[in-house]
Amino acid sequence: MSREAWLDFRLYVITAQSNHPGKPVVDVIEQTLIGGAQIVQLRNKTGTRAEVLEQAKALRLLTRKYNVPFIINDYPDIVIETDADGVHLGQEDMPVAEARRLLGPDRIIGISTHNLDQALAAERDGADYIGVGPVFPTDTKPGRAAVTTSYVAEAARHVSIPFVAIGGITLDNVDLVLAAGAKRICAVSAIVGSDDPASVCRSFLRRIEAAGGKA
Ligand code: 3NM
Repeated sequence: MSREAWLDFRLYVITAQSNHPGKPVVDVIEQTLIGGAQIVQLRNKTGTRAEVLEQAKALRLLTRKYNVPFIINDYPDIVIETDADGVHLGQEDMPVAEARRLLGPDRIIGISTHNLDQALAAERDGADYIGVGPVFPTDTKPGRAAVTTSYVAEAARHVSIPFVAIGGITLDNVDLVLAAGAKRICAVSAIVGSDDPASVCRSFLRRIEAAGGKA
């Protein structure tokens, strides 16, 4: 699939082992894929490189089986080693240009942004998509102020590359995020922390579709 097709996702899922103690990441992510998740990011901020590599290999196989793109948070070297589809960077990680130099023109580079200046800089620097968040307060990324749906609305008006709203999004508040102009939604704890990730994914997709998005 082309990079443009990869970026035509509506529901983005990120791993968060601490949300499902005792359940393997690969099993939980497979449930999200059964429910229709359209892009998967491996995010492991506490494991060793070897542990991240092992998870990346397993998730690479799984995402191929479901034909969805696979992104790794940080670790461009592991992206290359496992033939992942791209990397996701934070504002404090390596610059987009350096990731591009390492990964070449065909891989996806995403970056988290927390205000419009960062979004426009990411766009200028050649990012393929941005994260817009945290929209609401969240324990999954503590210590960062919520940007509220007003940043989602600004991104919808001014950002021309794909953006995915993230942070504290649940089935209870997703309609507000969609009404603010988001077409792509990422929810982590609401999905991987639930007892039935497949069913929660289906519900998110229905809400995205109801708001006019192609799910
Ligand atoms: N990045 P949940 S918010 C990983 O704003 C991450 O850049 C964010 O998890 C950002 O859906 C976030 O559980 C956590 O709130 C998202």
